[in-house]
Amino acid sequence: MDNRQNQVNINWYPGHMAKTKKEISEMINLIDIIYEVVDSRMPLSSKIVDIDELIKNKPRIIIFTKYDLCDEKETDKFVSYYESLGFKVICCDLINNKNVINKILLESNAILKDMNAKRIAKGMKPRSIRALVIGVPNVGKSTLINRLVGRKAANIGDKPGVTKTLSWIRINKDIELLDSPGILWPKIENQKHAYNLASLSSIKEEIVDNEALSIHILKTMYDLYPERLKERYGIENIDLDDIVPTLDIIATKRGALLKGGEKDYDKVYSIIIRDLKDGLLGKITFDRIDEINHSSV
Ligand SMILES: Nc1nc2c(ncn2[C@@H]2O[C@H](COP(=O)(O)OP(=O)(O)O)[C@@H](O)[C@H]2O)c(=O)[nH]1
Ligand SMILES: [Mg+2]
Repeated sequence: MDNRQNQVNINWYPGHMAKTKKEISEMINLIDIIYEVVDSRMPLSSKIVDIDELIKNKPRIIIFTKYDLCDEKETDKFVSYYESLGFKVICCDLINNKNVINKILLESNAILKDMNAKRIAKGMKPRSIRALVIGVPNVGKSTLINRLVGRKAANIGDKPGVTKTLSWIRINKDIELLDSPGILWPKIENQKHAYNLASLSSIKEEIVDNEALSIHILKTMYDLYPERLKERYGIENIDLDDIVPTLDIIATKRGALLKGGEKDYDKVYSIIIRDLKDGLLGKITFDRIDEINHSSV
């Protein structure tokens, strides 16, 4: 077993995405406000890299979902950063926090007022605002739509792009929402971001194997939250050039053994991946704000 992480190159941009992007940019003129959904545990890795170019200057609210699962101290640095650029940012636990929808509607109303003031100044009638939810897979778009709509909205598909026949759901007298989200896959130039996405979303299987993924998780945890590895697995140090002893510790501790006492590494990989996903490694944020200086966000 070797360190394959550096050898497995994730190329994560399905061919149909160029078409999807075109579809979204064509219908963007119908939209007054964008709800851009980002995962609080990876505000950079889960962000659509070229969203500015795609949606131009449309009013946008950035919604940081899964805030309940993140390391608030680190994620808040991203919130401040985007606020400093003039964006509205709302952090939320979409599963448990009932208040978040009111917050989103309140911010949307401010944008609506602005829009209608301009329309009236031009001699046009005021009208309701049209909203689109957009984001990469698994960040919580469907959950957000369901929460906004207040029931399980029909036909919320996970197909990329937007449906051909646009169908609007009225949320209140002022706001209509497109019933399916704009789904964009990240065009990932940064392999670390690719691995973060694979670690924290459910779309990893076809992209990268469990070995590479769990090694990424161990290395990242060791770098950012070493004390959690100690708490959970009793691991004090990791030799980054030889991860096998670390895997052996986990195998022994968690009884991942084959008949005859051989270590069951496949089981170890599954344990690591599941522990992270189930929050057993604590609240984590895998991106760091200082990366922004080195990337084109
Ligand atoms: N803990 C937590 N889970 C969330 C939150 N938002 C969404 N999820 C979960 O994340 C997963 C993906 O959500 P989904 O809405 O299907 O994402 P989509 O692919 O962007 O439509 C689901 O299991 C949701 O229950 C949140 O704020 N907190
Ligand atoms: Mg969905």
